[in-house]
Amino acid sequence: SADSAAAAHPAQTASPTSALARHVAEGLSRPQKTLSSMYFYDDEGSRLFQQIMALPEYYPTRTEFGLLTTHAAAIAAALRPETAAEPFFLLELGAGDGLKTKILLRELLAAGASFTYVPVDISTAAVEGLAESLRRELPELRVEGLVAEYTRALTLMASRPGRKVVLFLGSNIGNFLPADQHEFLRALAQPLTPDDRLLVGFDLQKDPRQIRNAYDDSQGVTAAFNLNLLRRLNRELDADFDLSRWQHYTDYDPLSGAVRSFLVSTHQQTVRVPALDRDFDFAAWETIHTENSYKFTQPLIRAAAAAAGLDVQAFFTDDKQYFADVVLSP
Ligand code: AVJ
Repeated sequence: SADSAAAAHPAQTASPTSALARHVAEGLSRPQKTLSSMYFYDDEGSRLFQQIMALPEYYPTRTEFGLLTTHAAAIAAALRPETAAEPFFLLELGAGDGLKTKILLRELLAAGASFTYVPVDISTAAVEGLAESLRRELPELRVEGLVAEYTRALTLMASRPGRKVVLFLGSNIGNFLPADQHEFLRALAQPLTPDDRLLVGFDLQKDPRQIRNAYDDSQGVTAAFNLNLLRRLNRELDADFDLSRWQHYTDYDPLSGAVRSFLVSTHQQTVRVPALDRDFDFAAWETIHTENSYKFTQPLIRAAAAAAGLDVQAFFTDDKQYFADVVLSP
């Protein structure tokens, strides 16, 4: 009966531990405390990221938007099947507000391509919001939102007949450690066939000061975005992080190509997390590592593609060589 099941698993039944809670328990127990940037994007975090994309210092979004606009026809041609009439699925992993994608969608529609756009996200609200805005703006577009994890979405779609074109824009791949970048690309490609295509965005290495400033803007929006992770733990896990005792810190290391972001405890302090029934101690100036944003070179991109067993079909960049959108095939 339900009662005996509850008796057998009293803790789970009384208060199921969320993925976030489990992540915090694990990440804050390590010698170098760490929390995943995956958890930045609650409603407030998504709102702050929208603000980041509009900052003068945050060049990636604006640059990728420009390069997609400049090369829209060539990119659409590189993604389309040889036979223009053959219908295909255009999957997008983590579409956000779709502002950049709309350039490609308009281009493909104008070229008479027959396709279904499938925005994929783990947030139902994100998928529904985008599908809704597209139905208004591009009523002729077929949209089928999919709420799922990225690799699961590709496996699901693999069973449907028709070519697949997969978009992973915005240099989101930079959040993975180098070893995980090609593992992720390999996992994406695994259910695909040789006629399918991937379009992946990579932020390129450039003036180190410019990169650092993009992650430490003068208005403090990026700081608020990073600190929101602690606010989220206060909201969702009832934790008692005192935000006045934490700082945003970020650095760019041109050797590794990594921007690394941290939350710095400015005092010795103890934080209580009631959802875990645990306390966490922080020494003065101890850090929580919260994000990696790797920056690439053309050789690094080619090496990552090769390590994932993918061919580079086409390489598009802006005139300042700030950003690249790369067409890959299995
Ligand atoms: C959404 C992962 C591409 O790393 O540039 C922006 C997130 N973090 N400012 C990035 C982010 C701080 C962003 N990505």
